[in-house]
Amino acid sequence: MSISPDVSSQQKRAVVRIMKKQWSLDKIQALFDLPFNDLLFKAQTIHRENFDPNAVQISTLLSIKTGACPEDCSYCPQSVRYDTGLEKEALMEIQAVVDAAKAAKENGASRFCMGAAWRSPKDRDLDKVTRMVEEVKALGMETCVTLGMLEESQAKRLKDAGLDYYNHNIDTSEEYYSEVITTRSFQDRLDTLDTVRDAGINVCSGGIVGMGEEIVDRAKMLQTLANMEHPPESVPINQLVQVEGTPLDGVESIDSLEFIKTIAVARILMPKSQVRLSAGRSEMSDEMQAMCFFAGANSIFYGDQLLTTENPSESADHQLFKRLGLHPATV
Ligand code: SAM
Ligand code: DTB
Ligand code: SF4
Repeated sequence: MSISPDVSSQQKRAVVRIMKKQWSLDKIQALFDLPFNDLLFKAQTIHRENFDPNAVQISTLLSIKTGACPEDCSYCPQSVRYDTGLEKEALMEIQAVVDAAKAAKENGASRFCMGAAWRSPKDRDLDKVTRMVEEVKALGMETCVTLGMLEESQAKRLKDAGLDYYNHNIDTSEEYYSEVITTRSFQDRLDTLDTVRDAGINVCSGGIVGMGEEIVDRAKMLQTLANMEHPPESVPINQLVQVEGTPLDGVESIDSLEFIKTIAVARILMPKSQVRLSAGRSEMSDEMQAMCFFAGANSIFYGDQLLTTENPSESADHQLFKRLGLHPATV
């Protein structure tokens, strides 16, 4: 069946959603209910059908504008509303960003992700960010930015600069979302993701687990991602990094096995997406990370800092890759 070209992209998306296989919540919950070994076997089988099981994509993060964000995301050390002791920093100079990207490339990263603590970028900011994208791309790296909500014209400018991926997380289920963030809605997030997709940029979208949500919230978050017309090419699963001063500091930590199960369900629901074992690795043992890779995670953030918090050292990751016989994925 073909869809008439004169319908709007929103209508088109609605039709495709109806035609596309949709994951029901019951089916997803049934995956979470499987015995652990059955779930991991299923996830690993699907993983092998779609990817080299021993290849892991390597991305390096850089915070290009730090802190003083007007939003109230309860997990985030960069919100101006919480006293986390973080020093704010203005938008970085282009050369300093390019130098950091070069170093990341020399250390083996294939993608460079630039993050800014903005609700949304100003057009003036984008003059600089598009130059960063062009210059990092010219180094032969994949580029990714995460800048908050985007307008159509801004997405187009980023696409024209050669941007490969835009990261914008839905963070959690629609229901739990308002417990975590009040300054922008779940629908705002989905609208930005549609804008990014319509501009022809690859979508990177996932969420955070361990924020006090229920298993059903994790199931619903993954359902929203998997049922998109095109599921995101990249799905970061972050374990909450608890930061003193943020409202979520002190929340009960997620059980390690439940985290691994979330990765496995993401792999099964989105067989062709890169599932990234994202924030939280500093708090994980090598054995837990190994289980996450077995469950289908095939991407990491590499480098001793995430945006503002700690990540495992490069040498720790070298040793981990060696012990597990993993190798960096080639672009
Ligand atoms: N300001 C932009 C935005 O929120 O879209 C981009 C940067 S923001 C820091 C990117 C993502 O980092 C958030 O959506 C959230 O999923 C993740 N993040 C932030 N703080 C975190 C934390 N403490 N633990 C885990 N993930 C976190
Ligand atoms: C994503 O999903 N995780 C990264 C990246 N996208 C931008 C950010 C993690 C941030 C963790 C807290 C910090 O370092 O500030
Ligand atoms: Fe701002 Fe992004 Fe942090 Fe939310 S997650 S407070 S939007 S930097």
